[in-house]
Amino acid sequence: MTHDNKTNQARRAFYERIDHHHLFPLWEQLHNLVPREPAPAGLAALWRYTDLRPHLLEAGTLISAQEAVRRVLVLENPGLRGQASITPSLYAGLQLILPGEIAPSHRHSQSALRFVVEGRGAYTAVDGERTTLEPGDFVITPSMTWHDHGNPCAADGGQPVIWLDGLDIPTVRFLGAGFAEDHPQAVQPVTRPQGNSFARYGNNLAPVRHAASGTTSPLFNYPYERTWDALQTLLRQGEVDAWDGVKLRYNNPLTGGWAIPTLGTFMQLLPQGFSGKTWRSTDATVFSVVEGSGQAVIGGRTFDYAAKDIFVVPSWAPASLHAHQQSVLFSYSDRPIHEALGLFREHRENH
Ligand code: GTQ
Repeated sequence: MTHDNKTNQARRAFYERIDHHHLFPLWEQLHNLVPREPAPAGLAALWRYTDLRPHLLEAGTLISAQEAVRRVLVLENPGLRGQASITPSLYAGLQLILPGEIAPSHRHSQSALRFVVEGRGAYTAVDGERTTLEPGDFVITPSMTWHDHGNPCAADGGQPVIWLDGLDIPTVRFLGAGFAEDHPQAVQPVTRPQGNSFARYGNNLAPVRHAASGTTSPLFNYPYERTWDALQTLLRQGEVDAWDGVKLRYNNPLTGGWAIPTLGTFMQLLPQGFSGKTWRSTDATVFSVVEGSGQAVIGGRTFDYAAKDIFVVPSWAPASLHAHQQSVLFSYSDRPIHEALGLFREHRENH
């Protein structure tokens, strides 16, 4: 037996012995544990809304929003099955509320965003204030705030309302920091009129006696109308970035920081014919197409996107965006966590 073989045999026997004590040798794993650059976690993927929608409406015939508590189909990354995750740190789901339904009030440590995909007339309530949801609105449910949703029956019968739920469920699970409770009433009492938080915080003004509090924006609806106006104006004025098109991030008007401490949220406009350069960044990102069509090239794969589709760009995957028609894309990622910890990295390639 050669010396090498003998050594290898002795090592393997050693590894087996220490395995019983729940130990393993770092030197066999070091490169995996401390990679030279992020190893792919999850896959690039796209969900066509035209495929998803019929399943969600079918769910609406099988269970009520009240019984389900949240009637949601979870978008699970094909490389992370069984983890209720679209990226290692982020959750995504499509929620349906039919006319006449309510989703009962509860609160939890997890922060949520709603991005309205389809339908009008539903509301969400956060700590006593309701906001009516319109397609393209970005709505926040801060950590530990009471929230319930409803779709009051309109005179014309109303519409199914569908929105994208983005939550930090995997992050909170990883940290072992999740708590939840149900409100004693299915529909929490309304204590403030609609528009109250927007009047207080939505106009680059804040109440003089405002007691700065919390880590989440005090605004909980960022209406699409406003966002669209800002993007259009910047497009007309020529502020088109070669990678991003016109891209804005939603911020907390009191601090200028992220709207949600764990979830970075963005809206961007790609002019018709835009062919973006390639970037990679450490934050994996979920995109929801508001309008338009084009292609996302992610890790060398090409995904055709159309309005209301959802796609995910994994951490450090090279990606670029190409708009056949003028496109508006909402997106969210865990960038605030990367930034807070000094881990955020981005590389913008020159092609
Ligand atoms: O609306 O509160 O998609 O608690 C997952 C968990 C939505 C919600 C989800 C939730 C909610």
